[in-house]
Amino acid sequence: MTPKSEALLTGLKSQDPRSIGRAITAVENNNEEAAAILAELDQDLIDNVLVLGITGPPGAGKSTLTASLISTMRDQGQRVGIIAVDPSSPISGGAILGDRIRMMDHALDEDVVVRSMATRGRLGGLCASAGATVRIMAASGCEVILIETVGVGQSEMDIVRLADITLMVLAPGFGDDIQAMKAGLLEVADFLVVNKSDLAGAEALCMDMEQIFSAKQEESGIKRVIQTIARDNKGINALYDTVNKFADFISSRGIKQQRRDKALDAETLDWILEMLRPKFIQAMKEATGKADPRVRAQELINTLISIH
Ligand SMILES: Nc1nc2c(ncn2[C@@H]2O[C@H](COP(=O)(O)OP(=O)(O)OP(=O)(O)O)[C@@H](O)[C@H]2O)c(=O)[nH]1
Ligand SMILES: [Mg+2]
Repeated sequence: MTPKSEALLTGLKSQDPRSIGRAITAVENNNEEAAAILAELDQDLIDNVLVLGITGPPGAGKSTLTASLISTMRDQGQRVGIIAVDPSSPISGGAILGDRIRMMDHALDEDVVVRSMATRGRLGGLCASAGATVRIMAASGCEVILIETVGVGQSEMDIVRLADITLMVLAPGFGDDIQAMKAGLLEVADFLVVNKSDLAGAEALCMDMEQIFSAKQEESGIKRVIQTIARDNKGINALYDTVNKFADFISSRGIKQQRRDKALDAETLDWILEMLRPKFIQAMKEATGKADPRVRAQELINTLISIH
């Protein structure tokens, strides 16, 4: 362990915002410091953190809901981490800017740790770096971590799988988006949040969703379709209470552990690919054969890795 990584580790454990930010950047750059820091994080804190995935179509109110949930969590004295996964390019930055403005309410609060990540313009490793960011935030004392993604692309969905509990946010007037997602809703979401319940069509959407979620609801005895008006902070406390009840339910049944185990496998695989990529890029430069790509890939694997 270098003196620099030692200092970062001490800093993040004492909740110093700059050290936390630098540690996450080290992970994103996957340098030596990152490995040293990640090996020394407090596993109990990581085991006990609650990771909530918040997803749904663009404009459903995810960021408004997230900001409102943070207020409730802060009222309860919880330290909160937020990972905002931004599908737009880092250059245009539109969505990030929007999210940042909404986070301004919490900008001066040192017990709210915010990090944005772009999905575009990178060659994978998103699951690995989001997972490592969760760990760093947890090790810095965050008790709850919210991951906000726009639920459209596969990479966003993969990140949601890092969550212990996933909330899908929908709103009236998203008919086409909802039809497109319907098949995957049950698989992905633990909770269906019908936001913008001040708008016409909310009741009908709720009834529709309750039908889809009725079996899940019966299984745990916990309501799975919840109405909110995030813009006015309405329904947020009830949502918070219900999610916490569900968190106890999945912990006591061993479901949280099962989900963590799966996430760990996905992250490990992501790290493996991340670590191998530069080695294979180098090998390709050296072996410029004209073979079919499938054949060439096998040859390179045989050369670089001995699997018997
Ligand atoms: N009527 C009404 N509008 C809301 C409510 N919640 C959020 N909005 C508005 O809906 C718009 C989109 O909200 P966001 O929170 O940015 O939605 P988002 O899902 O984070 O959007 P993206 O990050 O772009 O995918 C904003 O203009 C909000 O003010 C609500 O409960 N009722
Ligand atoms: Mg948003």
